[in-house]
Amino acid sequence: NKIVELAHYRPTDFVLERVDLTFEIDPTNTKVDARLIFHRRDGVDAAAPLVLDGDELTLSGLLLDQNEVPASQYTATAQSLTIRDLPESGPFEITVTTFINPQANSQLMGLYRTNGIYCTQCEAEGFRRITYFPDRPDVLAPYTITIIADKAANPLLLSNGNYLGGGNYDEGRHFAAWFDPHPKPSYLFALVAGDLGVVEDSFTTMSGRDVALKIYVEHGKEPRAAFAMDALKRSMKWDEERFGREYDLDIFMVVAVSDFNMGAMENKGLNVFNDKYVLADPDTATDQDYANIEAIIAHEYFHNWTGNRITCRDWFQLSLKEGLTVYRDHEFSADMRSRPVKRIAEVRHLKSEQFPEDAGPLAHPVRPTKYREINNFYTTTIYEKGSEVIRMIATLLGADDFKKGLDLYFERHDGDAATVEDFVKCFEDATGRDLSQFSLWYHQAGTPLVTASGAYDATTATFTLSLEQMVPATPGQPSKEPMHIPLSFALILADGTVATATGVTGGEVTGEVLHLTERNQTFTFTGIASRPVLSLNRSFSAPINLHLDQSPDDLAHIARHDPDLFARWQALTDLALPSLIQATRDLQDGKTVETPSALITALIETADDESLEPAFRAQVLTLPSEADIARELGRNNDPDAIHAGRTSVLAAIAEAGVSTFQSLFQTMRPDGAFSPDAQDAGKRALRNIALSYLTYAEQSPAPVAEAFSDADNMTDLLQALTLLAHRFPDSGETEGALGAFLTRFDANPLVIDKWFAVQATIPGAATLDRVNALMNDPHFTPGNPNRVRALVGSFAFSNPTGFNRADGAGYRFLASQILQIDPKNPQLAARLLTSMRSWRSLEPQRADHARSALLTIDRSATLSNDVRDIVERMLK
Ligand code: HT7
Ligand code: ZN
Repeated sequence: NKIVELAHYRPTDFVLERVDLTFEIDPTNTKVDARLIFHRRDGVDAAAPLVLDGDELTLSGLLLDQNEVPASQYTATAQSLTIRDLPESGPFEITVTTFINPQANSQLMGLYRTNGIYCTQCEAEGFRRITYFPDRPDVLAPYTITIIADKAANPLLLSNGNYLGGGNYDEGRHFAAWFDPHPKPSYLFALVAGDLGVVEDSFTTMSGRDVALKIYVEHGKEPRAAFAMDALKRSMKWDEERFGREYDLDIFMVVAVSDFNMGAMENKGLNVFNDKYVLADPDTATDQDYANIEAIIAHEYFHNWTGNRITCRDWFQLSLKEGLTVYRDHEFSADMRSRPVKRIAEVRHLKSEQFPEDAGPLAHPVRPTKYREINNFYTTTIYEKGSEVIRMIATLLGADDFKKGLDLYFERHDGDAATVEDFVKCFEDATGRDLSQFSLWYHQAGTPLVTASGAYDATTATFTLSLEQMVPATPGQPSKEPMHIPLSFALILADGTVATATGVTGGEVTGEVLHLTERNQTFTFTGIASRPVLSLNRSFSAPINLHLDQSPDDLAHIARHDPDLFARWQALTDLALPSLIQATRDLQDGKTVETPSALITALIETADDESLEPAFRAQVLTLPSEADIARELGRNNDPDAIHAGRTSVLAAIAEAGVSTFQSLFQTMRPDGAFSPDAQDAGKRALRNIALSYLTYAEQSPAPVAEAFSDADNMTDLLQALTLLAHRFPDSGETEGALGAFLTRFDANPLVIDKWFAVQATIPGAATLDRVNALMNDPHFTPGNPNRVRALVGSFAFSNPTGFNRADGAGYRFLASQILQIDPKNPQLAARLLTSMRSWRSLEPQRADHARSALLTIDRSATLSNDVRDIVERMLK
């Protein structure tokens, strides 16, 4: 398979004017008639043929303006259809007939069948598995869709746009027709047919139009879609109020299916969702599930403007829609919940997922210039770093100018297939600011390292801040230019107030943001009456690694006084990380671990501080993860030592804070009936982290087993189950709880996924045997991506000691899974394989085992393009 390069982009030779598709639905032999009206683009050579994309297709019929095309005029392969001698000018109509087999489609791309429901997934290149087509995002057209199917089996026939009508057909069949007036690329096409229950509501837009809202789920599950519906209505309202974006069809539909490769898909007017991100009730969904549903419903809805109305010119521009839409869903969740707590969660996620990607063999720019398999570019760099880049534009320009730029983007590019350059230009044109250096964030991969040091001079009342930036080398990019890094900062005085400088030299400072633009830069602040403590990169204004040597006292000062709660959390994290690293090293050297009392005091003080919201206190008490410690160590990592070191620090905090944790566990409960709102979720989070510390202080499963029995919602139940399994894996209490959980939720696969994940993440070498045994459990259905992610994915991504067993058996297990999954679902296999992206930072023995496992995969002659691409980049 060849490499696709941005530099080779050129528009199509033929312009697509209209698409008419007719589907005759059949489980194994669905007929697709595609009537496509084209004209030759001005200036294109009259001899140029029309080349359409295909994937595993067989051509069954081809008409040109309703006449059969002679075999000499076209060439059809499984991958393409080339038609020659087409009219030089004026429109012509091509009718292509294909037959496809939805039942056999285990890749879950194109049209497939899941639990009796027919559905499509076309992004990025799935449409070409349905019919021959110019399957690229810059080919936009209005679509008319007719679906014909057996009425009893498929009472529901859905597609994009507005419903035109329907009726009965021959032999017990019926039909429905849909028209989408908004020109769209093929990746936004969707079709759903089957028998589903529905939850209905409506929304009146800001200009007074009524929109019918429908969420389709399996029969009997309708009550579990109520929260998703509520989230949808809040998203629609928020997008009008915050960004002035109104919905544009008469109907908006969401369909939940159980076999799905990712979270959800933003098809125009007909979003298709992994049912995990739709279904929720207190008995089966955790607070995290509720938050995910809210965020993903919002994300897909927001794509209607950022992705659908304005789409991408080519797949190199993927972050144009994904980064911007993540930014929008982050802002939505921040407005719905607690802004600082949301920001902490985002930064935790960014550091644990995107930073390792950017530091490893899969690193790539937010706007890449080449790819071998586009499915492998739906990465955390495209999504999360892409969102951070947009957040930086907002920080750099300020709220008003950011809004002007975004308004211009919506106005100027509505209906376009645009580029990242078009997007940035809107901010330049709206504000007059030159963003050329800033644009390096799109083009240079790697997390910049900023080294900072501050010095106070009492005699001149000045504070000097010296900064140095370095962007590490990444694959294909050995050297980098200095970036424009917006750093939010504060100088916090001894009394806790923020100093106001009388002047600044050395570079641009706008409000609370200083602009680092040189490799080395020194800012001098004058009129600072006493020694301040520097709080830098507040709110994580730039996605960088910051090295700033600060004393524990200074960090504790920020943790106590910074008005920015995020900065307080960051300071406490910076206080904790060196202790966790030291603990790892001490244990490796056979020494006993001494946890500094400054850290213990700061954490317990925060836990006790009732002026702080419970969710924030819970975040502070959640120490950096084992993966965070490994990242900070950087190389020669021994996951067992990291785990043991972290455990001893947790135990020291637990012993010192036992009374605090007991009292939080006993008193920190929401009042009244269950609510998934952020306040109540925060209380549950604080109570549950307190319970987790108690397992280190008390060393007995009994209190946790009691919490398991007492739990009246899934958050508390799952936390108790996790603590039992992870802290007391061999106890009778754990066995009893796992058994009770399975019996109670036997019929609910999404909850059984939690049961798989809890067990797959039990720390230690023994877990691999358990995972192997669970693969034979009747609840484990290997064709379902959620099941595979819950068991195999949780083990590989979230069990550092189990997966990275010193004997390499974890890697060999994963390699064998990849080789089994790949022929059926390459996208899923490739994604699982990225769990090994940091293999080079392991200690030599483990790294050798990891390399061998990767080579085993690499040696397979039949790898998909997806897995081939990942394994080769990982071994390079
Ligand atoms: N735009 C979508 C990304 C996507 C996807 C979703 C489901 C299955 C396959 C997929 N390929 C790409 C989802 C989103 O980011 O909103
Ligand atoms: Zn998206």
